[in-house]
Amino acid sequence: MKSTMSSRTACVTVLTALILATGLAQAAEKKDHPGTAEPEMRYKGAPSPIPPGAAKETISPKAPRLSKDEFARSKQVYFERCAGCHGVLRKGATGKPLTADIMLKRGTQYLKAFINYGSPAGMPNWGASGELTAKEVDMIARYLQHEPPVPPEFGMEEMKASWKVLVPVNKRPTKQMNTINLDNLFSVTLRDSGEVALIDGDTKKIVNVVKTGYAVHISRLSSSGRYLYVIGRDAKINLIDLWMKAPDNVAEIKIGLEARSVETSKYKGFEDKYAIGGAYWPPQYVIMGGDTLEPLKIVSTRGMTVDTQEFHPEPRVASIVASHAHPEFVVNIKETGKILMVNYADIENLKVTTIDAARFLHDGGWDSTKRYFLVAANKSNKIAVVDSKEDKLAAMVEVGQIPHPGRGANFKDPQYGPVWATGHLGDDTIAVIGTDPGWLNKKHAWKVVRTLKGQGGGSLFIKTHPKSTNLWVDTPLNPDTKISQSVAVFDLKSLDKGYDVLPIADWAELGEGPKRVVHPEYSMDGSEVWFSVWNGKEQQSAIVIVDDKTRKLKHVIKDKRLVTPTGKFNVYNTQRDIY
Ligand code: DHE
Repeated sequence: MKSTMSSRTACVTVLTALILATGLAQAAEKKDHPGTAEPEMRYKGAPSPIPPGAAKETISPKAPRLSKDEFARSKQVYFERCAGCHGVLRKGATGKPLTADIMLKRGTQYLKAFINYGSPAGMPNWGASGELTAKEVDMIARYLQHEPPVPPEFGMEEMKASWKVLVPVNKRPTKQMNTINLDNLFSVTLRDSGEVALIDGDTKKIVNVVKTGYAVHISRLSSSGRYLYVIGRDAKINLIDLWMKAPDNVAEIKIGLEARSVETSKYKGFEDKYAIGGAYWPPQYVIMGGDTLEPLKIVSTRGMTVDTQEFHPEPRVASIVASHAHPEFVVNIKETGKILMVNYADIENLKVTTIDAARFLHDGGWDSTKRYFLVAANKSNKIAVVDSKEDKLAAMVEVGQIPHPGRGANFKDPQYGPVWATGHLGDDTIAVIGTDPGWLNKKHAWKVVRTLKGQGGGSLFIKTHPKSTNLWVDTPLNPDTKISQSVAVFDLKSLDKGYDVLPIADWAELGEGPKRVVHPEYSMDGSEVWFSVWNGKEQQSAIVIVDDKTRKLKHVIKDKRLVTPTGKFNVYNTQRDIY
């Protein structure tokens, strides 16, 4: 975000006294995003897909006047710019609570200064940066003093109304009807076109582009590898049958108004039986039929936070994985900081074991044995380790600033035995954590055994493969384009030697655009690693494929249908949790 000096100068005289009086002088001196590193701001910047019109206006008599139009416009600005950090209900998430009682006490002048200049604790300077006009700042300052408009609930009736079985189970193929090597198929998120591209990993050809939800987020595979589940930010789940001649949608459903996670049952005897979706709004998870997406059980996640034990009305569902030790889903709840072990053996009498972890649980992955799940409590700068066999917290590990592992990377450290690694959004380190509590490596288990230095902050994903000796670390949200457009690669046999840098975006030869290099993903046999070169919506993007052994460019996939590719999910590796 650019700084507009004219608006800053115009406001300065009036506001200086106010800023001093309210203790915000420090904020006024700061640059564009006081207290929040740019990578973090970029990451949280995506607008909430909740239609502002769906949330009813709630004019509070004590709050300053706001016209109907201003209310509607403020709602939109809030959902687009603020809800990601402060929550839809303004109860506070990674940003501070902005409830009407607190806002009324602050008053319009204070809030205007705050919105204009930001705060050292992380609030951006929306006014001074020119992102919001002076009129908008004034409007939002008044809006925040009214009760927050509440978006509607989304229960069984709404889900059933949105649910479509496009091809009934008995009309689907009984065997694979195409000649694709499905094990090496990649499902590629086309973020801004609301689609996934299915790419044949052997031929590098696009097999089909399938319509999915808005700003589609992740893909996951059923236990058998036949079904692909895709979730959009608008909470739409698409079920794609990979056995069809041209793999395509066979069912779809909406599980709420906003969501990020989907997973399927993988325990012996329950393969392909259930799917689960986790929603941001309403805060709930839903268990569905695995081959139809029929909604079967909806469970709210509203409840008490793990630390202060206060009620939180909007605890969003972050990552979900299927346990291999029990018929359970591991469901990570962001704002309450609790990990739910949801046993699906008898969904009429659902048993849920609640494990206390830490706030702002986000993404994570299994250790190499698939007994321990390691999940980032990102704003707590911790990794929580769950023992899925005992249904207990095994450890909380302090790491760097805002860990963001994706699913993380498992490998054998020459000195410390089996380890799992995560990069960070907020600093340039890579934390390597011992994962073997057995007698041989016990003293290293659940400790940071090494801290590697990478290219910089703004890292989102880290990856290796059991057959590889490379560790790849992306940095797509680093403000320096040299860093965001390249990738660091470490040699697992000599980690102390530092890293090499590969100029992935240059290899794509795309011309103009942000060209962020994001999300390394291995081919089935671990011989290739695929990177997305994520460009602007109107610009050309690409997938760059690197030979893992030689670290040389192997292939570039360019196609006008590849609009804003981000996550890529190889069928074989995703199905078996290999990373
Ligand atoms: Fe993601 C995983 C939430 C922004 C690409 N992202 C996840 C998961 C969650 C999540 C909860 C874990 C799912 C699971 O494992 O079940 N992501 C969020 C957000 O709330 C956030 C911060 C803001 C938003 O508006 O959505 C966000 N994510 C992004 C992006 O901007 C990324 C980089 C590009 C994009 O496609 O939108 C992005 N997120 C991804 C990817 C994964 C992911 C590729 C899966 C990684 C994997 O290897 O499993």
